[in-house]
Amino acid sequence: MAAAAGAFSLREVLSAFQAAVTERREVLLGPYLRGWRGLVRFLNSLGAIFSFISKDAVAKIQIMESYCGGERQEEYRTLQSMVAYELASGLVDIQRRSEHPDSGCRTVLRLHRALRWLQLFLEGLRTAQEDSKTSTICTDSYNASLAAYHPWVIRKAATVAFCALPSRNAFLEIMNVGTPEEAVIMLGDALPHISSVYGITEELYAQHKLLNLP
Ligand code: 1PZ
Repeated sequence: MAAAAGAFSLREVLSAFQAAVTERREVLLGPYLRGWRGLVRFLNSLGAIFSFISKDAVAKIQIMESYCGGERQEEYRTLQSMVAYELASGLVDIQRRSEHPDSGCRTVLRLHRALRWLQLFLEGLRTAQEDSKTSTICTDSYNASLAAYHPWVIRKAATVAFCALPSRNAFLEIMNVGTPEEAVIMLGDALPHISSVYGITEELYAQHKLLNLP
């Protein structure tokens, strides 16, 4: 079990986000959700203290997977087709959650905001001094992104959990990419793809005024 958990590398997980962007700058939901599944697996390997975070992420991934495997799956091939379909069919609650509390649009928005945290966190990890604390990098990234959308209790619980993160070098090693130096190089290669997914999504959501969906 431990060997199986250790066998996967964050390199493959992050490359799913590369595979998610098409030549026409569409975001494919299949690879996008595969990337998220991998991130959750990695998060779970960090310990039970993070399970309240991974549970919420899994619930959201599952909602999206059921759309992607459901009756209207062709509408959920890309983020662009999903937004067009849900908006045209009146499937998105704009003011408050009521008729359609779990629209694809609002669910992806939560993952999208978390992707901003991931981008900041990995960039912080990549560029930090060797002796930096992962918990500090994580807290700073969180405060600069996701925290704005979370109530006090969640911010508190998250900040407490971050203290359980291992040192920067140990963290780079459990990513299973090789030495910390190799992990830093991999992050430099992978981050532009995450930024690209983030940027395309942000633009799409801004265009359709979806950035504040309840
Ligand atoms: C390596 C350390 C991991 C730190 C992860 C940083 C993110 C902390 C997020 C804590 C939130 C957990 C509880 C759930 C909150 C939900 O209320 C919100 C809003 O959803 P709604 O209530 O509107 O349905 N959910 C989110 O903001 C999505 C959070 C997903 C976090 C995924 C983290 C993936 C980590 C990968 C690690 C490499």
